[in-house]
Amino acid sequence: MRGIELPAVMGIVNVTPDSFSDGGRFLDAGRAVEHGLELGAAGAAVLDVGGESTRPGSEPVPADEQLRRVVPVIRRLAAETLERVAISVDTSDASVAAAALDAGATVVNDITAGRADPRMLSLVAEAGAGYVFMHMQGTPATMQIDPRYDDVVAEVGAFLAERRAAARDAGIADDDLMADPGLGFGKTLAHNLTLLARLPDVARAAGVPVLVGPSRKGFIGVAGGAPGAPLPVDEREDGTLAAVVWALDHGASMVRVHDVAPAVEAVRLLQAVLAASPTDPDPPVSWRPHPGGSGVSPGDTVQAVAS
Ligand code: PMM
Repeated sequence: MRGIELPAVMGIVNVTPDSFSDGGRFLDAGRAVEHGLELGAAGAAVLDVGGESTRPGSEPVPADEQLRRVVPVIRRLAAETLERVAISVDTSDASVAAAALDAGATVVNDITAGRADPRMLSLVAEAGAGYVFMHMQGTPATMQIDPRYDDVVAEVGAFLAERRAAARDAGIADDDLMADPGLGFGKTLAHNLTLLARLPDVARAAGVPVLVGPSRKGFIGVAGGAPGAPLPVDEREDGTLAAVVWALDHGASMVRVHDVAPAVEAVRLLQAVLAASPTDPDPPVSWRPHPGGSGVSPGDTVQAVAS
């Protein structure tokens, strides 16, 4: 995404009374700005400001209420962080996106990938803004009732490729695009884990850099907890970090998180490891092809690591 060095961390600033993990905490504009500035200081490259909860079962928030929540926060964050941090607006409504861009946002994060509002893609194109487009099966109100796929990787990949083409047709440059498989949006535990496991395939199909948002989501609590005892939302930070590291190592270019500092540390560590590996005279067997060495294909991973 133009002007943002990848890999990068997007910090979440929810200005909502009811988001699943931090709802109500930052509804007051002053506190939301303060929180955003803290995330910026912790190393977030992007601050994602949203005025509509999209947790499972939630109903849409009218545009005027979203505007009332996000515009003052974006205006102040844009003024106080200057060029150092990009501001994105988490909305599917083009009128909210337009006001946010006027107030200083430079990226639109649209969980409907332009399907909810037919004006969205052309608005983003005309503004020359960045655009994150996400996969979701159903709507937040219904998405977790009975999500089904024949092949979740192929279907999510094909959807992202189709929406990338629609964005391109509307005049948005590839350099301004980022695709998101939409963890937790119309997906079972198995669907979320499969998408993470095969993230390189999703990224290949999407054809543009990929953003992943595992932060504190239900599947983190289920996968990380004991059988039948999912971790509550305030105990999902370690699992979130594990998912962040996995995603960054498997093709994600940006991660969207509540707790920015550990994710920034993970980005730095992975970059340091990557910078060290080309000089390793005897690299370990890995699924990742080494320059000049013989890589193994993803299907070989278990056998290769075990041997
Ligand atoms: N998740 C949430 C909201 N917006 N946007 C993108 N691009 N990707 C996500 O995974 C995503 C999102 C829900 O989480 P929150 O209520 O904690 O913000």
